Parts: sequence; structure tokens; C-alpha cells
Amino acid sequence: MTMDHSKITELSAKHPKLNVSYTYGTAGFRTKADVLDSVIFRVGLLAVLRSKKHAGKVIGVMITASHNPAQDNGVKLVEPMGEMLAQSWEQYATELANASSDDALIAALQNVVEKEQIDLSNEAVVIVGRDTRPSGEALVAALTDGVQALGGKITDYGLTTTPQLHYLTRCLNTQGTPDAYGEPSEQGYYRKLAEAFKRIVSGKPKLSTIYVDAANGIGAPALHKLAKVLTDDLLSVQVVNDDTATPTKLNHQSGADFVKVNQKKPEGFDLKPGMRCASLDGDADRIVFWYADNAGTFKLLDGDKIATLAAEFIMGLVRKAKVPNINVGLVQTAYANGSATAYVKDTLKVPVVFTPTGVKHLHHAAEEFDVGAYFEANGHGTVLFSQQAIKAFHSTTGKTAEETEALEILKALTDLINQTVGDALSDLLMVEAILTSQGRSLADWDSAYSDLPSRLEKVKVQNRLNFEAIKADTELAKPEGLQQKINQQVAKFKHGRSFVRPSGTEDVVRVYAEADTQENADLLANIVCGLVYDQYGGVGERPAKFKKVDQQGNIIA
Ligand code: NG1
Ligand code: ZN
Repeated sequence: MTMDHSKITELSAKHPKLNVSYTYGTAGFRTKADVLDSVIFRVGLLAVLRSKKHAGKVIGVMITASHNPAQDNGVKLVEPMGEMLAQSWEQYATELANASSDDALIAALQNVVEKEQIDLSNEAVVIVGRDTRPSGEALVAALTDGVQALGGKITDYGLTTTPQLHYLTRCLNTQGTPDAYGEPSEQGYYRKLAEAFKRIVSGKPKLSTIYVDAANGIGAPALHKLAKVLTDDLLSVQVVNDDTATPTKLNHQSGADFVKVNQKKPEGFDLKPGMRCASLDGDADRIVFWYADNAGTFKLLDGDKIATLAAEFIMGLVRKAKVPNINVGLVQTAYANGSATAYVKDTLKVPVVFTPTGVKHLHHAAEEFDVGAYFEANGHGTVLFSQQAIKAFHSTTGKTAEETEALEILKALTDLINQTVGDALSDLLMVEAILTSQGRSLADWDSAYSDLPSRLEKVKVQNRLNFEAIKADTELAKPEGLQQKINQQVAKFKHGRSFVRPSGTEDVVRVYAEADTQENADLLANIVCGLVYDQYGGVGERPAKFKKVDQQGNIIA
């Protein structure tokens, strides 16, 4: 069987390539929505090939730009078991997106078919979901053309959170097998979470209301629906920032990224001490928690705090249930707070693995453990259970009431925690289940360790590809000399740490700094930003707060 070149050409004509160059990066393709039409069409073509490569298994496509502003959009491919696209295929995605003519496009497709030895007579099935961005619907139409150009079938699941699309993909591919993951529908997703949550919290006193900032995105309707299935006696949730009808409000002054980066509450909250709050991002795969302490100071519980809470709780259960040979590990990135890493190593005595930024790296590293908790500090993460661990939880019989209860909770957690990808709704219920079990407040959870003050900044540069990060993003190999200059500055600060890396989702380089006080963390960040901007190709208006440093490394302004 061969590809129908005339059909590809005919449909491709509806989605002309613009004079833009694209890269399938950390979060798939992500850029301004108005330059994405041809890219999404071509992703449709690639999704068909990926499905054929997997002998007709369902491939997921999620159209979202997560926490980016409303005018952006993006696309990510999902593998049959719900993981992110295999890294070896990212290059094909980039090649297809950049093919400059129909002939080049067909040649690029042919290249994939040959290199991957794809049997074109296999079936191909693709499903698609999208977040609430206004550009989403037209992009689904472009994707549909792409899928059909190669004779694939496509089902549009409409508005979904990113993790729901991952869930649906896995459910469809495992239906009727011993690995069946759940009912492949949105309601099936809510029912699975609610049922597992109930198994953990029933009989325990309910916590006070949790106020969830949904960033005016897809998480809002999803959380409303989940809350309905959960019923009020299990969890009291109040959804805030749920205006999905006004596109400009998406992620505006709200959402997990806004709260984490600015370290302040989002719009729409009259924050009082004692209130329990959380923020989702625009596609509901990130969550951070926050509250005001007795003095009214804003306090953030980020991904690091979630990971340590979960790891500690699950370790305790494994010990109580006396399940043998279960190793627990934690995966972090360079953005993890230094205090979090120290707490995990020194207090929890759990091994920590560091990977480069981007969940696909963390996910794979977490798979190496029986219980692998991975979270980016920004709130994206989950806890993975190995097949062996799940089997062990099911085959162990508790000898005491305590052992039996611990086993029941462990089993429920394997259903409650999304095994495909970080999921804000699942993580919300996981945290609430743990806190309910422990009868614990946010402040008490927070007291496990104190974050070192930190600052995350970004610098616009001529070409961020001149910056090459190494050692799990903690150092730069390029540009020449910059790393030494950063080291020289870091050495001047107590508990100082700083690193620079090119963003995979925005045209900027990110600068992170940590130090003993907030003032010092800010100062270190502004020194490093100034170094990058002044000496390594900064563009656009120079933010006044960036420091000027002379060749000897002394601050001159
Ligand atoms: P970039 O833009 O590559 O820093 C951001 C996050 C990543 C990851 C991706 C995907 C930070 C500092 N970076 O990537 O951790 O979540 O988005 O959404 O939070
Ligand atoms: Zn997201």
C-alpha cells in the first residue's frame, strides 16, 4: 500500500505553510495560534503514521497552550498508554512542520515510513481534545484534514483537560484487556476519581472548603463536573475564576503559573487566614496550593511540597501494610527548591533523581521505581506505581486492621492518581485525601520544611539556541564563559544557587536564583539577568531592575 499523494496535496493546499520555522519542544509545538494551521494539519499526518506504527492503536492529540496567554495555542501527541510522544519521533514532527513544499512534505512522510518500517495497510485511529482557547475549533478541523489525508479515523472529544485526553487514550487502548484503565469517557474519568477518593476519605472528618482558582480555563467546567460526582459530603469545592466565556481572561492574573512565578494570590480572591486555596493552569495539568498564615502572609505549597507530602504518606502506608520490596523514589528538576531536595534526602531518606526540565524526562525516571513521585516545582507531576507494586498491594493480605486499612488506601491511590501524566484534578484529590487522612491543615503540611527564597526571571535574547544547558539544566556549556561568570556571582551569596537555560515553550532564556533571603535571591537573579542581557545578546527594552556588572564581576549599577 502507498500514500495517496493527490489527496495529501489537495488537503495540504487548504493549510499552506507560512514562512515560520517550528520546533517540537518540551511541550510539543507551541506558538501564536494564527501560525499553527499548517503545523496541526501535519501533526494529523504524523499521528496517523504513529498509530499505524503501533498497529492501529489509538493516538491522542491535545490542542492546548497550557498556561500561555489566550492568543497562543499548541499541540502535543499522546502515545497509546497515555505517555508523551516518544522522543525519537519529535524530530519527525519538526521535519514535517518545516517542509517547505508539498513535495518536501511527501518526502518527509516517506522518510518516516521507511525509517520506521511502517506498514501502511494498518489502520490508524486518532482522538483529539482541546482546551477553551477560541482558536481550538479551527485547529481541530486542520487536524481532521491531516488525519483524513492519510486515511485515518478521528474522533473529536471536544473540550477536555490535557490529562483527560491522556486518560481517554489509555482507556481506549486497554479496554477489555487485563490492563483496562477505565471507562473511556469524560464521565468515566470523574467516576473513577470520585470512587477512589471515597474509598480513602469515607468515615473521616471532612476538611473545610477548598477554593480552586481555575485560571478561567478548561479546569473550571471539569472541576464543576467532578464536584457534582463527588457530592458535597466528601469534599467541599468552590471554583473561582471560572469565566471561560471571556477568552482574554484565560490565565490572566490567575492560574498556577501566575501564582508560582509571582508568589502572590490570583485575582478573584479575598484571602483570609485559614482559607484553603489552590490554582490550576489553563489545561489543568498543574496545581499549586496556597493560603495565608496567621499574619496574613501569602504562603505557597508548590510541586515540591506536593511530591514530599505524597512520598512520605505512601512510604508510611507501605511500611504499615508490610508490603515487601517496594522502593520509593522522587524525581526533581533544577527548579526544585534546595530545601525540598535536602528534606527528601536528609529527613525522608528517599533517593532523589534529577532530570532536565520537561515532564517527559521526569516521567521516565520515575518509572524506574516501584513508587516514583515526580513533580516539577511549578506543580506538574504525579506518582507512578510499577506493575509489580500494584500486584503486591493486591496480593498482600493484611494481618491486622491497621495493615488492611493501609492496603486499601494504597490500592485506592493507584486508582486515584493519574498514571499517564500530571493531572491537576487527580492531584487535587490526592492531596485532599492525604490531608483528610491525616486531619491536617495546609499550614501544618507547609511546616515540614521552609523553602529557600527564590526568584524566576526571563530574558529576551537574540537567539536562545545559543544557550546550551547541560547536567540536568544546572549548568551552561554555551555560550562560552557565561557559566564561570554565574559561578563567580553565586559564590558571593549564602545558600546561593543560580542557573540559566533556554525555555522550550517561550522565546526567552529563564534565569533561576535562590539565596538566604528574598532580597538576595532577587539580587542574584537580577545580576545574572543583567549578565545575560548585557553580554550575551539581550533584545527589547532592558528591564531597569537588571544589574550591570563590569568585567571583574563587580556590580556597577
Ligand atoms: P520551559 O518554557 O521550557 O521552561 C515550562 C516549564 C517546564 C514545563 C514546560 C511544559 C518552568 C520553569 N518551566 O517549560 O517545567 O512544565 O513549561 O509546560 O516551570
Ligand atoms: Zn499545563
